[in-house]
Amino acid sequence: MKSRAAVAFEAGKPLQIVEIDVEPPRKGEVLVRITHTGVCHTDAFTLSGDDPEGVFPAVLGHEGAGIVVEVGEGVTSVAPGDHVIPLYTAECGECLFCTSGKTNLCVAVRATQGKGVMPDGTTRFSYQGQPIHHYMGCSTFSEYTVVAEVSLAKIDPAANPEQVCLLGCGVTTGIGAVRNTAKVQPGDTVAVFGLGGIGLAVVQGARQAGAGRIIAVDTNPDKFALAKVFGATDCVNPKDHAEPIQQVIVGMTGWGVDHSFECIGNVNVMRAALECAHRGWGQSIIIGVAGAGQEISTRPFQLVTGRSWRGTAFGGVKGRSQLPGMVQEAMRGDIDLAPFVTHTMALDGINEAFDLMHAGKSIRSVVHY
Ligand code: NAD
Ligand code: AHE
Ligand code: ZN
Repeated sequence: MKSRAAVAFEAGKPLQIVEIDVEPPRKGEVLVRITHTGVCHTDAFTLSGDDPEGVFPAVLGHEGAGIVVEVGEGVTSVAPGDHVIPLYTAECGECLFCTSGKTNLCVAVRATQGKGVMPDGTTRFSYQGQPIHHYMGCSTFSEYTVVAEVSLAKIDPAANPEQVCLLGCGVTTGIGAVRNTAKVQPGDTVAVFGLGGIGLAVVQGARQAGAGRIIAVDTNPDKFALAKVFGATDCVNPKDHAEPIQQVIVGMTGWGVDHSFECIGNVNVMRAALECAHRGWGQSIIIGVAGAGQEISTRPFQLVTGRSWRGTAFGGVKGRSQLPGMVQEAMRGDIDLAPFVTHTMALDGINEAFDLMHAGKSIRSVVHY
């Protein structure tokens, strides 16, 4: 079938809106009509060419919501008409990781996903006869996409897709990082570095968890108003201070924060986030994604004196079993999604979503088909 799609033909170039060919779903696969997709900084990261797993040409996008159109052989957990959110972190329920009870990092389709192909090693997308790669197992920048059954969360059809698509990545990642990775407790102090879709979701999650002080840090002060809406108690712009930001935060708190979250993808800020964690027990959670070749560093003494460094993917959330419940939370208003959607546009305007992100003017742009 034909599908309108925004294709990344080359790193560093704008997406091109073209009509691609989409093959039917094979065994264990599902054809989904995407109705809405958010644009996450990770899409821009991969488009920039910095992603070691970036392959071109590809259909990017991984923060979508849609409706099942057709299922391949053997698919039993979804049927045509079901409303779904594609998952870049699959949940097969059977692999070593799924059964460990320790992680959401299912490996069922991860190896082929990282190569931009379906689990059988081939692609369902082509343009003028040339193969186009998949992306993160989702490829939500195509109206019709094919994903593995294990990469689909079935959700309440009454949910608002323009908002719950953000549970496909940004909001789930931030809130999940607070709940599942850091396990923030009432009264804890928190510092959040970077107030985009991810960082603001961390702020909202920290508020929900009953954190006492929530210090929101960004070099763009335009982000502070929304951070306060979501529960930030203090907003700090590192540019307003002569000393390093970790010293500023230690100065504000006495011994540092119980939990810090890096939501930017900047290895220097990752160091600052670790070093503003409380002596003896503070932990720093890396959420941001850094480019190929970049490495983190700190004095080992920072860890010797009780700080710990951790990371999280998709907020530790198991998508098929836990995401439907988060959709319900959003429908009840317990997770507030509306303020994240600062811009909406049709597929033709998707490059503007990237421009707005780079200019620091959007939190999330949501593209509709
Ligand atoms: P975004 O571009 O919307 O937000 C980033 C924010 O960081 C902006 O507000 C920007 O002003 C701020 N910033 C930039 N440099 C800064 C600095 N030096 N100090 C303080 N603030 C600074 O991005 P996003 O969509 O929120 O994504 C954030 C990061 O999280 C990206 O690296 C993305 O790839 C990553 N991510 C990771 C996961 C995961 O599962 N681990 C999931 C989603 C996104
Ligand atoms: N492909 C990159 C890493 C990119 C990365 O870390 N992705 C995050 C999700 S970002 C969503 O916006 C993630 O979940 N990673 C775990 C995984 O299994 O992909 C690289 O460095 O190769
Ligand atoms: Zn993302």
